[in-house]
Amino acid sequence: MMQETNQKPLRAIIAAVQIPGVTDAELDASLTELRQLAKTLGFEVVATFTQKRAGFDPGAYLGQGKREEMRSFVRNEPAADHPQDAPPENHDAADAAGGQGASQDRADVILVDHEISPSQAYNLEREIGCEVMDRTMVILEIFHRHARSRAARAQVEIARLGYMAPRLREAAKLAGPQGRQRSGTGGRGAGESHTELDRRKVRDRIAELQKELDAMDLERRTQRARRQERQGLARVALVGYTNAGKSTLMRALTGSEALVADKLFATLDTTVRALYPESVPRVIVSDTVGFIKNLPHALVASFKSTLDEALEASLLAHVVDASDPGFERQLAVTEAVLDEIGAKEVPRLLVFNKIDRAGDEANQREREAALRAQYPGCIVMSARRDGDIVRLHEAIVAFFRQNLIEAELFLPWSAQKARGEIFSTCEVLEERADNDGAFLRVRGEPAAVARLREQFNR
Ligand SMILES: Nc1nc2c(ncn2[C@@H]2O[C@H](COP(=O)(O)OP(=O)(O)OP(=O)(O)O)[C@@H](O)[C@H]2O)c(=O)[nH]1
Ligand SMILES: [Mg+2]
Repeated sequence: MMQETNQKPLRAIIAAVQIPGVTDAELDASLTELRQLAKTLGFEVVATFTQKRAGFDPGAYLGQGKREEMRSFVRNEPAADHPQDAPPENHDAADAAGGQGASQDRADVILVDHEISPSQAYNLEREIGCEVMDRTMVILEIFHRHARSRAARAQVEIARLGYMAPRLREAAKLAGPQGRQRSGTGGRGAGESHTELDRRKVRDRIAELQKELDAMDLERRTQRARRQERQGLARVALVGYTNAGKSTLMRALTGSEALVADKLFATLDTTVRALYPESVPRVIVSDTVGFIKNLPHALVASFKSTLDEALEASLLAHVVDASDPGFERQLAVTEAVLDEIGAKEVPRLLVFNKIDRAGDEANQREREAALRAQYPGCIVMSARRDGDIVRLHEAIVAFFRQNLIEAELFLPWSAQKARGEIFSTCEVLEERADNDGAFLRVRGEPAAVARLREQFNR
C-alpha cells in the first residue's frame, strides 16, 4: 500500500482523457473531485495533464505524445511545454519539488481519472516511471483507511480483493515467468510470484470474509429488530454525496459525537442515535456512507448492507452541499444510486446545506429563493446556524407526526407501573380518572399505539 510513514506528502500528477460527449464543465468537476480524493489520501497534486481523444488508448490510456510530455515532467527534463490545465498551485509545487537536482523525480504517483485495465496501468507505470493509481484504486484506498468497524473492514477488504484479483493475474502474465519485482505499492502484489495458489488464496479469503460478514449481518438484524421493537419505527436516514455535511447534521440533531472531517468518505459505518431534544414520536437518526460519482461497483455491492439502513428508514433526509457548483450533478448521482438500491419509494426531505458558503448574504438569499422554487418543500440551511438546526429538527418531527394516530387507553390503578411506558412512547393529550383507574388520551406511532391498545384498551 502507499506508504504513510513518509514525512513529506507524496506528490501526485493527475491524468485524464476527455472523450467526446464529456463537456468541459463535467471534466472540470471530475478533476476537482479527484483532487479532493487525492487530498483525502494526503497527496499533494503538483500537475494535471488532460487530453481530448476519441477514446482511451487501449495500450496506455493516454496518447503517446501526452505520455512523453508527462515523462519529461516527472523526470524534470527540460520540456518545451508546460502541463496543460495545470491548476495555479502547480508551478510552485512542481518547482519546489524539482529544484535543481535534475535526477530527482517531480512526482511519486499518477492518478488516472478513470478505471483503467491492468495492462494500461502497467504500461503507463513503466513508461512514465512512477506508480499509477486509477480512480477506483484511489477510492478503495480511502475506504480502506477509513474503515473502522469489523464489518466495514471486511467489506472493504472484499472489494479490494475483487479489484486486485484480475490485476494480480495480469501483472503475473505481463511480468513473464520471472515475476518481475514490482514497486510493491498500489497493492498489486509486492513482487510475489502469482500462481494458481495465490488465486485460490484470494478466493478463499473472500469466502471467509463473506462468511464473517453474514454472521455479523445476522447479529445486526436481530439487534436492529429488537431495537425497533423497543423504540417504535420512526427512523430517518441522512443520505447524500460525500462531504455534504451528513455527520455534522447528525451531530447537531442528536447531540452525538459523529466523526466530522473535511475529507471524502469520513464516515464509513452507519451510526444510529435518537433525535435530541427528544420528540414524540421518538425519532431515530442514522448517518450513512457518502455517495460519489462512479462509486466502484465492488463497493456499491459491498456497502449495500450499510445503505440498507437507508432502505429501512421511513424518511430519507437527502443532504446536498448547496455551495458546491456541481451540486445538481451530486444530487442526481445520489438519487440514481438510491434508485439502484431500491430506495426510490422512500419519502425524501431534500436538505440544502452549507448555504452560508454560497457567497455574501444577498447571494445566499438569491440561491435560497431559487432552490425553493425549483425544489418545493426543500429545506435550505447551514449547519452552522442553530436556528436552522431547529428548523430541520422540526421538519423531521413534523413528517413523523403526520402518521400519528390517537387512542384512548384505560389504565387500572393496579397497572400504574405501565405509566412510564405510555409517557415515553406517546404524547398524552388528556388524562382523567375515576374509581377504577385513569383514562389517557394518547397520540403516537401506529405500532406503539397498537401495542398499548392490546394491553390497555377497553
Ligand atoms: N461552512 C459550512 N461547513 C459545513 C456545513 N456543514 C458541514 N460543514 C463542513 O463540511 C465538512 C464535511 O462535513 P461532514 O459532516 O463530515 O460531511 P459528510 O456528509 O458526513 O461526509 P462523508 O462522511 O465524507 O460522506 C466538514 O468540514 C464540516 O465542518 C455548513 O453548513 N457550512
Ligand atoms: Mg460523514
